[in-house]
Amino acid sequence: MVVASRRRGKKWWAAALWLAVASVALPVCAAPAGQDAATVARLASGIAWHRGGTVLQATALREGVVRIRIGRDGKLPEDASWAALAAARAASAPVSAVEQGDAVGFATGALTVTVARATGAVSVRDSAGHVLLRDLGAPFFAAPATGEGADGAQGFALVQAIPDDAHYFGLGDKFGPLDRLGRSYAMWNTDSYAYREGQDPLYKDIPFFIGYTGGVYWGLFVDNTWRLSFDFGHAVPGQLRIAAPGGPIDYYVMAGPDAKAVERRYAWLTGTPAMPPRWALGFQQSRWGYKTEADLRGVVERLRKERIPADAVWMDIDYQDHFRPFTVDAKAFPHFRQMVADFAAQGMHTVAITDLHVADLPHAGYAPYDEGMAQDRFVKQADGKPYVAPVWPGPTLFPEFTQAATRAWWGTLYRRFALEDGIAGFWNDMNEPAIFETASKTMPLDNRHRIDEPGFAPRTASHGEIHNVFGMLNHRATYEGLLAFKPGQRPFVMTRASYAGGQRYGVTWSGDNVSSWNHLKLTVPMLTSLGLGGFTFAGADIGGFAGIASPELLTRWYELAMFTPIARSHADPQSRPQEPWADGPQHEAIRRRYIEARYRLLPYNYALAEEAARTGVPMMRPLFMEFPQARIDGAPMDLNFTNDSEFMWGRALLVAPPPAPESPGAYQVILPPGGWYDYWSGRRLDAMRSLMTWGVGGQLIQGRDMDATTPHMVMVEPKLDQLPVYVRAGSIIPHQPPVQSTDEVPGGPLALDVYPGPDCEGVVYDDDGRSFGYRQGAYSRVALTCDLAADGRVTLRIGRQEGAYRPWWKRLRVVVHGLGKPPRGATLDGAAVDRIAYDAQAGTAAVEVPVQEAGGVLVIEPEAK
Ligand code: MIG
Repeated sequence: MVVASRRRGKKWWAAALWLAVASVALPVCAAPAGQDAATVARLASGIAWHRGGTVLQATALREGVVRIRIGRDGKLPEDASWAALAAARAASAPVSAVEQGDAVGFATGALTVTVARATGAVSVRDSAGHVLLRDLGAPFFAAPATGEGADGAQGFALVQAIPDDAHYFGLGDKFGPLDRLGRSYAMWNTDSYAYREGQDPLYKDIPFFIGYTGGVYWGLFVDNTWRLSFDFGHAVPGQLRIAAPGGPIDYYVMAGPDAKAVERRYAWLTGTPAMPPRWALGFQQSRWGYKTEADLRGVVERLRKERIPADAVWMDIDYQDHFRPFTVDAKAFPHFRQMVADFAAQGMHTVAITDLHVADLPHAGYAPYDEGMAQDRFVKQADGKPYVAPVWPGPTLFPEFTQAATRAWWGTLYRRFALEDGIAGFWNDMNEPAIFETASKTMPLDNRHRIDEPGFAPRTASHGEIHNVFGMLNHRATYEGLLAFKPGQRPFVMTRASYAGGQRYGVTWSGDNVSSWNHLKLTVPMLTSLGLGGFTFAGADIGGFAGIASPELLTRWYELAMFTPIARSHADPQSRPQEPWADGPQHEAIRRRYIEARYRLLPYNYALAEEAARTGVPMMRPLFMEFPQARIDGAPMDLNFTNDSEFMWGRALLVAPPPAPESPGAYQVILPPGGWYDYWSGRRLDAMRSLMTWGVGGQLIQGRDMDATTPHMVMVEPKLDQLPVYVRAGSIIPHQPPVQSTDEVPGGPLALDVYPGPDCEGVVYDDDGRSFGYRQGAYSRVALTCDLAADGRVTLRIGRQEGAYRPWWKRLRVVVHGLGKPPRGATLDGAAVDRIAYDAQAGTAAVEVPVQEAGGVLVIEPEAK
């Protein structure tokens, strides 16, 4: 350690090396600094503990969220954050004092925090007594680093106990199984072209996970932007180690008891995801390599001609003049503005890439450079000179996004594109930041950032501290800039790099994935993990970015992607074409069918998006989020090879892609308790066809019937054109008639598909799809419930419309599933409804009724006995 620091003359590196050593031989019972007696003081909503130079403060922000900060030299870390909202950090909740032998602490209604008097070791329990977090010793501090760029950085490690039954989920874009137990991860935003399973770190730093123990879920968010690491019992079984080479010890524990409650609390703390415009839920076509206006016009023309519903086309770096952000290659795109307008007239939104690196181009009339230099907007090296490094345009400079004023300036660069050219959305790529021709792939860690930000003390900070928030601040600058131009409109901005809280500024995607079966399979845990970390509005490049997708791979990818939040086809220039029509009419027909299915589901999907933006509960959910009690032993359902590719698309739909997608073989779909319908046929699954159920400890028991309390399995062997999707019994799903874009007003009624079962519910939500008017009441929400009586009578209750928005539909087509016989009749608010269409094959009865503002009660009467 000392040797390394002398040789490099930079203790910063020493801290990193120390960390590597510490992770092997960390003394678990390291004594806190100093030998003085510990003192404890009670605060209005928590306690303060100190001993020697070490100070610890634990406070309740609200009943289910506590914050713990630990500092050295008698000082708590600065109360500032890029992620945790100021209002949340300023909140406080009433607590009651707790004394427990050698420990002292406090309790809220949901959490009890205690601190060991002697060591400062923290424990957190829930109200039922489950130990969620338990330090195995005091925090372990490294010696302060000195030298250039070190900023006095001091590393630390926290070591906590892993309960025997624990599992961990989250951390954002980690590429492997959903469960993090037994693995270790680094948090360091990294350009990761063609990454592989297990490769780590990738593009984003979301230091938040959901833990499971004893039948409950809880959350831990460590708000530290440095190169943090999480080791979930990999180095030492039974020990969860959280370490960083610098920065604050500042973390938040969130209560459950279920994962949705944890998500809501995390969203309260770090913000809900930005509500995207509705068109973002449409199908989007992109490719690196649409080189000319003719290429792009050809794509749009073909989408419309082939009647493939689509909402957006994307322009990658090819549209720019010499890859210079905020320029257009006028030779390749001679009628740029007209092209964008022509697309818009067809309901096609144009999204343009605008990378953060500004070409180092003096005396050329290049405004981003000229203004940026004149206003001193660029990141500097340790020696004070502007930092210049090669990326797409050649030598480039990097805006100092850590300054509010520089972010505001960056926003103004969008004026022409956003206001004059009518570009609907933007893409912030390369913002890890990625640097070419550099082994580290990024800036030197001793680059000097100049923090000048409300809520922060102005100071300089090393790139080692700022690296992981740089991309998020680029995203934020773009989002807020667009908002300043059009305050009433929801911006659409997609970023590659981000940090916790970045969900407030728009969408993301999983970067440069690969055209392989393994990537297709792991898209599910990748996107569900991003969703757990707040980034529910995420997608993976359909077909894979790098490499050549076979027609079969591409078709299966289209199928799955239609049940993910952002469905964008994208590929690199070496790839085969990956547009839906690329492999002839048979493949195209399948792909079109799935894209159409997504558009039919738009009312359901849009309600999910709105729920996510309002509450933080993601659109794509692990099974444990909907069915926390599904297994007899209470453990999460999503742990086994057989079912870790399954997921819930909202509350109602279970999507079960092949666990080994390359194999044409049969596999078992594990269905949580409660009854299911096949989404495609609409038929109720035959209870007796359930083959097995899970017993205690996850073992399989042969021959049990499908019932309401145990999970069950169905064997499937989906052909190329089949993706198994199931509807949870007890769901009401809205569907709309076919359209070619989300801007098109559908013709005909809104369908309400009713799948009777336990706790039957659904919701219909609508608003104008683009403004923030919904925040002032310009929305329409109708709650739906249904029940199935013992005699077979089905009652659908349609609630009174909430909100002042008038949706497009005037009539409802109610389709009740699971009816073995034709019904005798139907009534709406007691009056007979004529014309019931019964479909014996599908087992459905359909009636059409007018929309009534006050709602109504629709009853489908069973056949008389
Ligand atoms: O160095 O803009 O992940 O989606 O097509 C590659 C070109 C830069 C990386 C992105 C990818 C995009 C590509 N970009």
